[in-house]
Amino acid sequence: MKTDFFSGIDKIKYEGPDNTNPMAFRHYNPDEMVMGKRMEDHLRFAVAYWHSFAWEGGDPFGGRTFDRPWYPQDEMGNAKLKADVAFDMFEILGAPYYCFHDADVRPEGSNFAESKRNLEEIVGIFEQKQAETGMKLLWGTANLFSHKRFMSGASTNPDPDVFAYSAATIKSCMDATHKLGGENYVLWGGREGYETLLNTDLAKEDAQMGRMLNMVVEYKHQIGFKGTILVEPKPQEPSKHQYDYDAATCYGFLKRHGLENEVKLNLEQGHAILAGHSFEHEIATAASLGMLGSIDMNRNDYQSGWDTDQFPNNVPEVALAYYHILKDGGLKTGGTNFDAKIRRQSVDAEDLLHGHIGGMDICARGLKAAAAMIEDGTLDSFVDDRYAGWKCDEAQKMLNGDYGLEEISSYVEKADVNPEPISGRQEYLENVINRFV
Ligand code: XLS
Ligand code: NI
Ligand code: NI
Repeated sequence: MKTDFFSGIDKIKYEGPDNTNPMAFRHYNPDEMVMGKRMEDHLRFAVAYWHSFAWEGGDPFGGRTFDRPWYPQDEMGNAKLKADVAFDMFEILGAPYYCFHDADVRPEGSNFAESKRNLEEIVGIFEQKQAETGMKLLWGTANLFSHKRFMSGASTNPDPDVFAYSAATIKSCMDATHKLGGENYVLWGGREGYETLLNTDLAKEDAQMGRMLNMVVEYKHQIGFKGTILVEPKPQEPSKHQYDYDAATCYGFLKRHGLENEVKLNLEQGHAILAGHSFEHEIATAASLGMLGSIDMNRNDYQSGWDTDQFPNNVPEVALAYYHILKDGGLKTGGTNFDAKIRRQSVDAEDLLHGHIGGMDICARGLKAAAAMIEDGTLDSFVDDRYAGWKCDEAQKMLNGDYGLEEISSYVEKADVNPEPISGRQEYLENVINRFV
């Protein structure tokens, strides 16, 4: 431990489900085997630098509520102190990953070159800290949304200078991620969207965004970055209409620009809710398209209509998310990033730990429940049986092109096809789920 920010708090340990120690795990037991793999290797937890260390507790009605020794965040000395505290927390939690934007970790310079130098200096420090602690980088990303230069978009900006500035910023963040051995690189389309069509050319903006992502993929291969490029869907906020609306929309965009084999998706619980979906819908959609990359774990308020980024606290929801992840073969280069922040009234250092400890425990419970659902097999075999009719000869001919509408029509008449409704058994299946959560 290098700072006294979390003074008196040791590394969080697993103490079993019956313990009442708030600074211990009750379910997250890194070495426990789940479906033949260590729990830590399934979940691949990451701490999000921005929410825990860069966000100051403000909301649209009031400024910062937190007092942290690394404020103000506009100078290098404080950025280094912030890094010390961040790595202290990663170690206390046994993370084992973290994620960051450039703007979370370094002060903004007076121009691009100075911002880049600041980032490079911090990356050097991160490199050393990773070697000392064994912590790893799940992904890096560029903040192309906070500064006012990005107010009308980054790659989708009507001003080519902003496109250029964004490209240069992405390059610096990809370099940083590569240097730190990051396992993925994320692009969330912060302000890639629009407020009003009165000032917006949709076709131009789509072409610009496609070009940027193609350059990212080209550069990845140029520098030999082995990680996965991930796009993160979100339907609205900050702009009214975000182009990367949801998993299906992103897939259409990637196909249109020839990128569907180069890029995967980073799916976030709160963004799924904002899009009017469930988290498992987004995960299952991505998995069915071969696009599942990584997850941003949090929970969204179901009434608010904006992105509340709370820590997860609902085992059945999390269990269904991991159920679809496990069925897809688990997280590969991806992980479970807590894109979650404590509430602005939670002003103490220990609140940061309560948020993460609880989130890690909820995910562990969800993972175990999901594994039990798979091992039990009831759900899987129900779905298999439900589609079993497709195995027959006539059904296969309809699918593989042997039959067109004409052949099908005469088959229906000849065989007097007359389907009767078959129960979907939803209530029964929900009862099955409740055996595990
Ligand atoms: C914002 C996004 C952001 C990305 C990284 O809503 O979730 O935090 O994960 O830029
Ligand atoms: Ni988000
Ligand atoms: Ni996110």
